[in-house]
Amino acid sequence: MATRRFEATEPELAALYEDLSETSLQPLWELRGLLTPTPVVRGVPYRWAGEHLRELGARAGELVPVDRGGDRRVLACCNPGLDGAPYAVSTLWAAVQYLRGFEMAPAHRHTPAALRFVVEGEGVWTLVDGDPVRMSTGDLVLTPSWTFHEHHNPTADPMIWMDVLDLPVVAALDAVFFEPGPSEETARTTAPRSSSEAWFGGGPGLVPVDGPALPARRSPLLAYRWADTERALEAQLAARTGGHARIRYSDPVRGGDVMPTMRCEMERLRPGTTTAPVRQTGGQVTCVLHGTGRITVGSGDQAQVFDLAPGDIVAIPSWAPRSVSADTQLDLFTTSDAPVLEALNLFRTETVAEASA
Ligand code: 1HN
Repeated sequence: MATRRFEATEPELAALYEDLSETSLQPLWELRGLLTPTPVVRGVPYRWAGEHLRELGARAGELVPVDRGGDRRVLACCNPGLDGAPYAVSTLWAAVQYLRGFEMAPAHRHTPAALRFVVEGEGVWTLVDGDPVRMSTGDLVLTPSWTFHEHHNPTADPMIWMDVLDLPVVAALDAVFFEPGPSEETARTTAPRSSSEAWFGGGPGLVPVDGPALPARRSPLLAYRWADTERALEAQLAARTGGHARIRYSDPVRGGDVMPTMRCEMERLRPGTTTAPVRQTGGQVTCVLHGTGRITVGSGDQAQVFDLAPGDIVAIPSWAPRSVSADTQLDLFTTSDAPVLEALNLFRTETVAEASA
């Protein structure tokens, strides 16, 4: 199949270009923009307001049965710079999922890994390879690559949460596989504590000696509870100067990120605190758990300032400086593809001089 044909006035060169095109070849000397001094990023800074996500999720809940389209009632955050692709930034899917009371989203598994972050509500259980993991406000719940997962809501009340997946990375690598779960409906199991937390959530620095085999390259702990996260943030604020604490969720046994493709962090800012603008390679998605303030994404003419309120989801494209200011105390969850960039030796981060931010 012919590829793009380049023009030339000189007849022999024009003939060469025609033959190249017919042979699916392109001359590098005519190509522009392949190697740029800094990343050319199509995704733009963007914020989806929590208020809208809640309202539109509830309307979808009224109108659309959960079994339509992939067995999940999900609204995907589509970055306006990405030509309609359902991605928040070029490397991360972010969405809200809405499950009505007594509903069930059946089991399936796929190679893209997912995480759930709960901004409000409780009562839904996610079964990860059959292990029942309760989801409550402020919790981070993992459904790693190729684990079966299903959600069920035994309560009368709807629940909404944020899903982030590494789908764009897995799709770019042509490595997407999907499989529905067993067709017979599994028991809607609940338990006060998941087996993963019983084994690996024992407490600071306490890991089992002869526990279950560790899964390869991802955390064996599937839920990180808000009470533990908040305790760690408060302890850090008490130990350090300034009003900004930041923690990273990690594999409790081997250290390192919770999954090979996504880094997860939580930060707390005291009222009146502003963070220095920092940029990094790769995309980030920030979700507001508590509080109000502002986030500045980008620099110079392209800087965007968004007000922040609970439930907001913000896209931070690669290399865009990110700075946050807290009006009230502000708790922000952030996930990124940093482990991918680190594994490939492509991760860069720097604090940007305030003047140029
Ligand atoms: C998925 O499996 C879930 O299991 C949510 O809750 C969102 C978006 C794309 C592909 C798979 C879920 C998803 C998804």
